[in-house]
Amino acid sequence: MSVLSGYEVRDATPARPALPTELRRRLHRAMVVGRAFNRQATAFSRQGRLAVYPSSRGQEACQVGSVLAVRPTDWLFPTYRESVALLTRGIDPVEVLSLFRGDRHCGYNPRAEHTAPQCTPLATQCLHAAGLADAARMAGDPVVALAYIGDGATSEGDFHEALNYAAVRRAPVVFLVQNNQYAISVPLAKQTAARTLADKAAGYGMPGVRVDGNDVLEVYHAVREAADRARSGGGPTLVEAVTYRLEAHTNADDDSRYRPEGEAEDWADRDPVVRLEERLLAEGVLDTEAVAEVEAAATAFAAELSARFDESPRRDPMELFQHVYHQLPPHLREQAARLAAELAAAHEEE
Ligand SMILES: Cc1ncc(C[n+]2csc(CCOP(=O)(O)OP(=O)(O)O)c2C)c(N)n1
Ligand SMILES: [Mg+2]
Repeated sequence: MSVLSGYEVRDATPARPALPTELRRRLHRAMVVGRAFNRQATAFSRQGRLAVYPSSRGQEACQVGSVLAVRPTDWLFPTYRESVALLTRGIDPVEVLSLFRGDRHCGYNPRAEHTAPQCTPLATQCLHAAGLADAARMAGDPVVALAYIGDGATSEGDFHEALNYAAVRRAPVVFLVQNNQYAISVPLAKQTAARTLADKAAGYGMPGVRVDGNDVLEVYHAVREAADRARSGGGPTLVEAVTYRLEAHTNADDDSRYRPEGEAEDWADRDPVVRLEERLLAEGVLDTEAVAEVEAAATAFAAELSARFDESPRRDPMELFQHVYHQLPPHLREQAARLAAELAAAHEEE
């Protein structure tokens, strides 16, 4: 534990009461299903059924632990990496993948799910989270915003502005940095000279907490404590979850070009799903039959997703020109006319 400028930056505290058995089983099931989802979505990208997929294999503890630590009425502000978080929230898996098949919309209704669209412009979601949380605070609405961000995106100006704003306004936000060690090919050591990413909290005047992101129970406790503090008027917290992305950045990336040999294997030994399973088996919370049942459910879930995936409706390409301009500017009118002509010609050929 260390103290920086009067704000506690602590590495995880081990002494906490055990979570209820049902909750621990739920965390395990969600992680196994999340792992199956990552596997299936990566397969879709290889089969050409999905344009792109940023896998979070290895980061399931961060995503599952954080979502289950907040209330369903709290808002999530995810990045492209957070598919498993959205799945854990209960969003239909086909809708979760809409963005990655090239649809112009995010797939789900953000208001109904209390979940913003998955954000690709780095760190902008942090500003949205700070704004929503501050509005909720002013309205007396007990809502917390949980903003996800990667290690690399903490170098963005928007990250700084969001944390500064949230701290000054005591907005109820939990900023969860998944430090998966890389921003595409850029390792953390080339990203920041800070000792840890949690240390950055001190500069904004908010608590910073660093946890083992491959331990779902630690993530759960840290996010839960931060959310409780935010809800009771204590302002925002920065949580750094130290983890590792076991796959490439997306299917368009070759991680063998920048990872030191043996690194991924070392992290695979700290696999969050295996760790939780071993622990719950040792504690008698799960037995081998229960583990087999969860595995079978996850396999069935992936098979059903695969069967449903290609059934979803094909969209009209002309939708590209809707919903942005009330009146299309001339160059887009021209493009729309060209596309309409191309589609009509293709239709005649069929
Ligand atoms: C403003 C902005 N700049 C650059 C990019 C291109 N880009 C996409 S992902 C990425 C790396 C982000 O790394 P990190 O924040 O660590 O998140 P991770 O992908 O590891 O989850 C970059 C540079 C972008 N999407 N938005
Ligand atoms: Mg990263």
